[in-house]
Amino acid sequence: MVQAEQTLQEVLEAFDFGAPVVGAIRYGCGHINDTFVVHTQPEDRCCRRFILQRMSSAAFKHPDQLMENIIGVTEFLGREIEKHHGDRSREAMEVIRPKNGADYYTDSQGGAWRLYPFVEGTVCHQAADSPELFAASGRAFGRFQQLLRDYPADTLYETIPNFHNTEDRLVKLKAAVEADKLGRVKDCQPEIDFVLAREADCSVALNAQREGRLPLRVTHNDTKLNNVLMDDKTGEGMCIIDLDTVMPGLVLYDFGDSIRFGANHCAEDETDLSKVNLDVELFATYTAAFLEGVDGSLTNEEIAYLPWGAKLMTLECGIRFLTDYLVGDEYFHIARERHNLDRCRTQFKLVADMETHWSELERIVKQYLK
Ligand code: ADP
Ligand code: GN1
Ligand code: MG
Repeated sequence: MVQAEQTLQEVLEAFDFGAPVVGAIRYGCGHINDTFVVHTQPEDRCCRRFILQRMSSAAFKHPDQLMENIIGVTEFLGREIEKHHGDRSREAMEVIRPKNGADYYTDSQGGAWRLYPFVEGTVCHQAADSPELFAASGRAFGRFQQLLRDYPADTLYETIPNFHNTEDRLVKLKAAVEADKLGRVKDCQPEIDFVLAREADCSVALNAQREGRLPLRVTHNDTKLNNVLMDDKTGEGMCIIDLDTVMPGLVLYDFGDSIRFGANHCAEDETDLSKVNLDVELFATYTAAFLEGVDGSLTNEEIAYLPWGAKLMTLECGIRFLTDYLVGDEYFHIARERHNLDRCRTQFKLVADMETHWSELERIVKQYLK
């Protein structure tokens, strides 16, 4: 795939921004899509901004289905937010179609691009700098889940098949180890052994789902702290973004992925592993806030499995980073050599820490059983 910048001008001309475009630059810290902020200058008011994204072709094979999902979900959320007397333009994303009226624009190189208004007056955080911030994100992701409870799940395409199928992620890792196409296995035998020692864990949530103990819901599936925009005045969660993976899933995926990313005091790619530790207090804070957001809708089984959500999402993400390192960094954007291996190591350090604190995590969630 060519650099997104190569077709940027063509893409800017494909959309009607309502005013002259004065600049478009790369934006944000996402690992998947190519994101740009576009500045326009209307005559009668200050600069208006937009988010322009080229969807990752490595991650998303069917941009048409992906955009159908996103348009369906954003419109549904907008209506729900209006019903609750919220401000739809700030609390829900909105897709702006290209001039040709399609759901997205396909450039001359085959790249698929979409446009959103920039949600102003918000901040996107890369780390949970305070418990209040982390709690606000938990309430927002819980509420998101709650707002989508009546969404017709059978109309959603599976944008990435087996996205949180940890068993399948393990199969893919084993295949990458077997192929060892870049000779990188020698760099990461301890990490491979770490996963193999936890092979049975990969089936825990899936078994509970297969046995009918955990229900499928419409979930976000990528609940990192930087996928919620926070109101810059109140500090509350304002708008959930990055809706690429909204699909039927288990609630513990949404809970767990937030814990994986936010219940610690390090970056996902920290290389000093002594700094990488689970903060049990933050786990407790997020649990309370997320359960407040979902507003009593979880079953006791779902609540009891929340620690497994945290452990599995972290183990699975580490498996994904490790697999991507072994196959040559095809999926996650990297900024340095061994970046995906560094990311994998932080995840496994967190998994080990969760195991150490397991009984505390179970005690925390047990308080909420009905
Ligand atoms: P990725 O899938 O690559 O993570 P995201 O959709 O999360 O892409 O976008 C990347 C970043 O762009 C976000 O973390 C956020 O900082 C910013 N962003 C995305 N959409 C908006 C928006 N509508 N308004 C303001 N900022 C946004
Ligand atoms: C990706 O898109 P982004 O950067 O918010 C990835 C998540 C991973 C995360 C790890 C579609 O999230 O699944 O957990 O990186 N998203 C996709 O940081 O694969
Ligand atoms: Mg993102």
